Amino acid sequence: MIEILTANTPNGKKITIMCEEIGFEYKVTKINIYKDEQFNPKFRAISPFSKIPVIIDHDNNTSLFESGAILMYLGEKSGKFYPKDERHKINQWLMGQMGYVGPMLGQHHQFHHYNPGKSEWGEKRYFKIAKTIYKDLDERLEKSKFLAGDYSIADIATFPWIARHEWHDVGLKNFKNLSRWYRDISKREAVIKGFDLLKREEKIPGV
Ligand SMILES: N[C@@H](CCC(=O)N[C@@H](CS)C(=O)NCC(=O)O)C(=O)O
Repeated sequence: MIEILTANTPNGKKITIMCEEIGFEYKVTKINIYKDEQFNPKFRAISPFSKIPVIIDHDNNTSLFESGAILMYLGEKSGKFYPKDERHKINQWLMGQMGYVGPMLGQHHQFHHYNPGKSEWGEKRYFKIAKTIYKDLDERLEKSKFLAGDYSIADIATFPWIARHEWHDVGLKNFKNLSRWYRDISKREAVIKGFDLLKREEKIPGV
């Protein structure tokens, strides 16, 4: 059984979506990051950067932090959405999400959505990067139905970030291929279930 220690944020949603997709038995333990529960020493023992999500695989008493590493682990363990012969291709898009798409859109949330008017420089910089990310993803999805060919953990990692498109103000509908990808994934039963598992309880300053 997989225990997911998480909160209702894009990085957290990746893992509830993945568990729904692969059909593993799982339970969710909520970490209230707005009440600093991520700094609790017991949690920090399995999450050294004090971040959600984390999983504990109770089948073998293993814990893992970092959403990309967790998706790879669950993909390997289930044999789903992370085929062995496509891993190098999937890893590129997964790492691109982890190192670029997520962190940059996260900064855009900070400047554009949560703190408008505080830094013109920050707002402009991350708005420009957000638009570039949409354009680059759209270009990729013109050539490929999903990011790395077939639906994979790279799409699962990227979807919850694009799901915040209203905050981004970039105009998702202007990106034909990205919109098609977004619509296709939104319709998946596992995505619908996993995405909203933890309903938003309050305005989140950190994502
Ligand atoms: N690279 C990490 C990022 C995780 C992350 O930033 N988690 C945020 C919520 S989405 C968090 O735990 N924030 C609490 C804090 O920064 O104190 C991952 O993908 O797992």
